[in-house]
Amino acid sequence: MKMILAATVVLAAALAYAAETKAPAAPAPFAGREFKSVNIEVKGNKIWTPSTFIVKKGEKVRITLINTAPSGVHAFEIDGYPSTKASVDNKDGDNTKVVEFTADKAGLFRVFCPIHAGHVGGQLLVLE
Ligand SMILES: [Cu+2]
Repeated sequence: MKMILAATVVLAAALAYAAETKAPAAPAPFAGREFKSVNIEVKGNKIWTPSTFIVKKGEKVRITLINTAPSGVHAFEIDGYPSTKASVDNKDGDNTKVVEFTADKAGLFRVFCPIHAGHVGGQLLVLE
């Protein structure tokens, strides 16, 4: 009986150790160009910064959008790349969105907030 009890204790300890030492899964590396753009507000002006993105045609692009503007929800979009459209809240723990696209068209494209015409915009430059 003591042997079974001892074996059970050893097994439980081994399982607890294995659970504790299991490293969290690392996020998959992104094979493309990554940006982080923060929405700030200066004297009433809302600005995604950086607001200019330069990439090469064919690249996969990931932009992490973080909204810190006290005025609330803002949005993001790049002309010609509709998958970039995102609405981003400013609440603690819920102020981040990630948009991804493949820069398959060369040229200069407007970056803007589709819900506020006065939101300072930017540009996406896709190089050939
Ligand atoms: Cu806005």
